[in-house]
Amino acid sequence: MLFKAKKIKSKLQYFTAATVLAFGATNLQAAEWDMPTPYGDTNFHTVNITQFANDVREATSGELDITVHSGGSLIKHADIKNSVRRGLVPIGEVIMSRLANEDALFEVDSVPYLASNYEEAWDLWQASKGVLSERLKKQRLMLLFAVPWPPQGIYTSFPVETGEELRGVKMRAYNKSSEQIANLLGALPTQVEVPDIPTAFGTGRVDAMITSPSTGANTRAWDYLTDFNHAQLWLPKNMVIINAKAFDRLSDDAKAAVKAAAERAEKRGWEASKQETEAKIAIMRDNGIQISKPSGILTQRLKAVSETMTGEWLKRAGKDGVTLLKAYQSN
Ligand code: PCA
Repeated sequence: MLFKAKKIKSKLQYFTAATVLAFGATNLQAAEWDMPTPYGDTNFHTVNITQFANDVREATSGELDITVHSGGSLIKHADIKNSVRRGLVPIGEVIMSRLANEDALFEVDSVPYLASNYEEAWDLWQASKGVLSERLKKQRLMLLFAVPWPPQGIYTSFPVETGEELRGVKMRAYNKSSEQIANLLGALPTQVEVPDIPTAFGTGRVDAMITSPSTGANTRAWDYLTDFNHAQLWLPKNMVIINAKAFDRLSDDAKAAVKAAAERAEKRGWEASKQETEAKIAIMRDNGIQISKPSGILTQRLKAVSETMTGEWLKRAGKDGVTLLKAYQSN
C-alpha cells in the first residue's frame, strides 16, 4: 500500500513539472499516464483497454505512454472515478452505473429490460452519450468511450423456476440495480467487487449472484455454483474517463491519437462483448453449469420487478430521464 501511495505521489509531482515545462517550452513533454481499471487482466474490457494503450503509444511514438493497472491494483474501483476527477491519476475505467448515487442518469443502462440486447443497448448509448458527457464535463472529466458487458443473468446453486427460490438467499450485487432487483425478489443483496467474488462464495458471504457469462466464467462460477439463468436483464457499460486538464496538456497530435484510438476501442469492445457472450456460456456449459432461460412465470415476475424499477428510476432521474427515454424510444 505504501509503495502504491508513493507511486501516485511521484506521478503528481511529475504532472506539476510537466505543467511548468508546458508553459515555457514550445514542445510538449512526453507524458506517462497511470490508468487504474477495476477488472482482471484476462477480462475482455482490460484486454481492449490494453490494446487502446498500445495504440496510443504507437500513434504518438511514445509521447503518451499509458500503463494499465488492472484488477483494482493501483486504486480500488470505488475510488477510481474521484481519483481521476482530482487528478491523482489522469485516466481510468469504471462501471458507469457506479455513479448512480451522484445521478440516476448514469444507471440508465441497468434498468431491467429497458435495453436487453446489443442493438437496444447501442441505441440507448447513442441516446444517452450526450447528456452523460455533459454531466461529466461539469466535473472536468471527459467521457472517452464505453463498452457493454454481456447481458446479465442469475447464478445460483439450485434451478430457478419461479423466482420464489431466491427468497432469503444472500445475493452478490455490484451496483444499485442489482441490489434493488435482489431486494424486490426477496433476496439479501451484498456488494462485492469482481476480484473478491471467489472469496465471498468461499466464506459463505454470498450464495448467488447477478452478472454476465463473462464474469461468471472468469471467476470460475462452477467452483461454487450450478445454475445460470440467462435472463438478459440489462447490459451495463464500463466507461473510460480522462481528467480534462491532463488531456488539455497533451499536444494536438497526442489528443487526436487518443480520440482515434478511443473510437477504435469502442467498436472493438462492442464486438468483443458480443462474442464473449456465446464463448463464455460454452465454457460454463463445458464446466457443468446448467444454462437455462427464464420460465414463463419467472419472466412475468421479472417484468413486474422491471416495471417497479423503471418507475422508481424515472422518479429519481426526473425531467432529464424523461427526455433521455424519449430520445431512446424515438430511435
Ligand atoms: N461483470 C461486472 C459488472 C457486470 C458484469 O457482467 C460485475 O459482475 O461486477
